Amino acid sequence: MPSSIFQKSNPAADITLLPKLGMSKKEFIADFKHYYSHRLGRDENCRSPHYAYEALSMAISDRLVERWKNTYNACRIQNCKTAFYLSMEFLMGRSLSNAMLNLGVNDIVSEALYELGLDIEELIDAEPDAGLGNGGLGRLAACFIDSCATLQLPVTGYGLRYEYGMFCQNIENGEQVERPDHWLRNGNVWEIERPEYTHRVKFGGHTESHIDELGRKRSTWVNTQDVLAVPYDTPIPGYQNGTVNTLRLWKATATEEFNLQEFNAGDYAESVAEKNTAENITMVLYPNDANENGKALRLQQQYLLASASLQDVIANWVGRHGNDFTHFADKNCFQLNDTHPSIAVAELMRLLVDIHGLDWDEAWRITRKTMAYTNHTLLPEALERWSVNLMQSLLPRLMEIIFDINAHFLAEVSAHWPGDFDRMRRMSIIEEGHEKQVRMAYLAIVGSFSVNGVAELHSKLLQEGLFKDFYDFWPEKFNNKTNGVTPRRWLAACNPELAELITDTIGDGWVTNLSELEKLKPYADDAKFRQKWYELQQASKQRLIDFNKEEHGAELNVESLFDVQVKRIHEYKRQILNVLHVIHLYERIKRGDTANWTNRCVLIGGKAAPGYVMAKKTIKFINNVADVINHDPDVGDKLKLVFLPNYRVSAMEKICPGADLSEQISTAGKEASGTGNMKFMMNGALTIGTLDGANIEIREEVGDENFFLFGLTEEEVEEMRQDYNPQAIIDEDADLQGVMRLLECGHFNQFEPGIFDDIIASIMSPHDPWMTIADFRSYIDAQRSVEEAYRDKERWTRMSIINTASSGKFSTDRTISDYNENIWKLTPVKVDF
Ligand code: T68
Repeated sequence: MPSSIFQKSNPAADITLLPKLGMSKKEFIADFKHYYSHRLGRDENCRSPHYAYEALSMAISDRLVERWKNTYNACRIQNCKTAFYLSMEFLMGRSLSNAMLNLGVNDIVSEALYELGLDIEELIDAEPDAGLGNGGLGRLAACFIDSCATLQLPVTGYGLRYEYGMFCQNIENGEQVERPDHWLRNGNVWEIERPEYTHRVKFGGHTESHIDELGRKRSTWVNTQDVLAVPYDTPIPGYQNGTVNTLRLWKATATEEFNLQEFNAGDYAESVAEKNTAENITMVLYPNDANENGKALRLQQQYLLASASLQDVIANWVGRHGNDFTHFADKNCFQLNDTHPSIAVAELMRLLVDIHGLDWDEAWRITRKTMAYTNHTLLPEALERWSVNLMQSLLPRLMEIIFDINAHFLAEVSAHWPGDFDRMRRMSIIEEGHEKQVRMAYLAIVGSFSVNGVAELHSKLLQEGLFKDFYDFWPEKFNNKTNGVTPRRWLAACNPELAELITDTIGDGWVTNLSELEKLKPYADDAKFRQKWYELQQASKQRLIDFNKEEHGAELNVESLFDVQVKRIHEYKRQILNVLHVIHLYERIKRGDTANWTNRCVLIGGKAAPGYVMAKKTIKFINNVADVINHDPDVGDKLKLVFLPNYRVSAMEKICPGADLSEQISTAGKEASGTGNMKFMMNGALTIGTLDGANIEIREEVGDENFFLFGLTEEEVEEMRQDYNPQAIIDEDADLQGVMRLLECGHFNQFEPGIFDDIIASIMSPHDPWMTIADFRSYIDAQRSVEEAYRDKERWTRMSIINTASSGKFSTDRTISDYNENIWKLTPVKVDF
């Protein structure tokens, strides 16, 4: 059997040697016209920008495909070690402008489109966001694979191809209303389906044990209901370096024989319904960003991802090395993005032991040398636990393996701490109780050689608190990898005017070596440079005003401080504290306390998990307060409050260049890292923030004098918790009394009595975990310093420049280099281009 349908003996059949695709304007125009009129069948009468967007994207993606094959071949020839980033979420946003930037064709394409009479911005905006993530964790995965490609590291992303991504948020009567996000409705020109790499994933059934020919006890998993995982690949271009890596997303489909059985039984409709059951697995992204879920469908999603991805890697290995796994761990590494894919630990054991016949010990050695786990949260409510019963019925063989892993592990613990039964109970992967649970974080730690947090404070708290027992046992496993963001999307592409000024001033090395931004520091003292910087910031603010007006109609004045908080709505992130400050400002205006006033527009945006009642109330609260303030003639331009609906990646690309002030105000110890804080800083916004997550490192980089710090430290929070008394704090603070009076008298809900009682009760409670009242005073004082600084335009602009200039550490190129040096140990692969 030939390995290819093309006969090697016939030279004419060699279709892999496509000529290099040209990059000239003429070639682009020809390709664009070809796709637009022949492939898509549109002409100049078409009114929708969608088809022009598609034609342009096809022309661009053509130029990626050859580089993609070259990258793949270069890695294969060099037989290099590869890392696989396993993530339930890849929050990619749009692809077109990123691909153009990374191919280096921005200018040519702009000119070509101009000649064709098309508006490039309109085409870029016609692309739907690939919103396959909730927030920071999913966006981090997207920034990571961008940096891996730019650093030419052989890294493949594995995830799920949800038919429906993160829901679209409408605001009706001030409340969040969710609409499904059918992002694939008009197809997706960036992906390629690869049914030839389909894998079969088992569910249900039961296990049977037997003794193999070597006398070893073996399990087989039988009577299963199988689902097929079909891969869709998206090219991930590096920055102008010829490398194109792969993001492989799995779609669940029904097996054919499954349908056939039903069909033969004469039940056609049933068989089609079964197909739907299979396809449901990848139908929708779960919209909870910080809560365990417990739903069977979510576990099916996690297992589909883990199993299909591992089978894919192993099939590739076996294709080259047969059943010899001796060097598997030297050539492969799996990074688990939180515990969501951590069933991979047990699945790798199953594949190695049950399918490939390895001994348990050998398989365990391999597993523990290939798996690495990243934790993204300390919040107890977000820690995943799966009921043993559910796992037994859905994944019976995996449950057996987890019990075996746990037994081996507890034997290790007991050898180290003989007789310490309390420790064994604490560390067990299985939590005892009225319903037994599998602690997925413990499975991930036990099965990995590396465990990391995402900012220094967070990693320290993991070691001292949440995972202390494990740290005592295996201190060498634990490490920190402070998050970052990709400077291509989050500066070069989203703020091209500022990027151009930077490049004109210090050269373009910063795009791939962000620490070069340091060179901007001396220019902070250059009045001419400051003036240019200021003008560009004002222009970005004006664009944000226009975007906001287009999307939801509010009028904002560019001559005010743009104060922005965009992120998921969550109590620990304390959007409510922000609103308390706004109410305080409003109350000052009403009192006439407006000497030395600084006009301010407060913009808040973010989605609430659909089942998170307090978060949804917070949205209503923001909108009601906004409604009162924005319509009060005494207030005018002095103060505006705007809720930005449907916050998403493409919105942030317009928002972060236009912010003056970045609100990073979580309760200390609760935000693992934050990454929005880095995007704002990179674009020249100043931060008002607590000593939490990566804020601490941002402040270290930028200097205390260029950061507005407030609030209790993590230790102080924990100490104050013992006898926290919000009422006593209110009694001492006239400003806080003013705010509470307005809230309690229902000033912002005059026709909706009582709707904010829960919010008032939660901040007034001595058990408020987020300690909002405790930080009010220092937050208000820090905001006063913000105003003072903002009134001095030269000082503010200097601080803004210093912020951008100090943001070098927060490039994912740095983060990924750290992952690679300490965990993955991959060699970069050069690609001809
Ligand atoms: C975020 N976590 C952290 N989780 O909150 C943030 N969770 O501090 C950090 O910067 C970021 O991760 C990147 O490290 C999340 O975004 C989720 O989205 C999530 C999704 C499903 C289930 C649980």
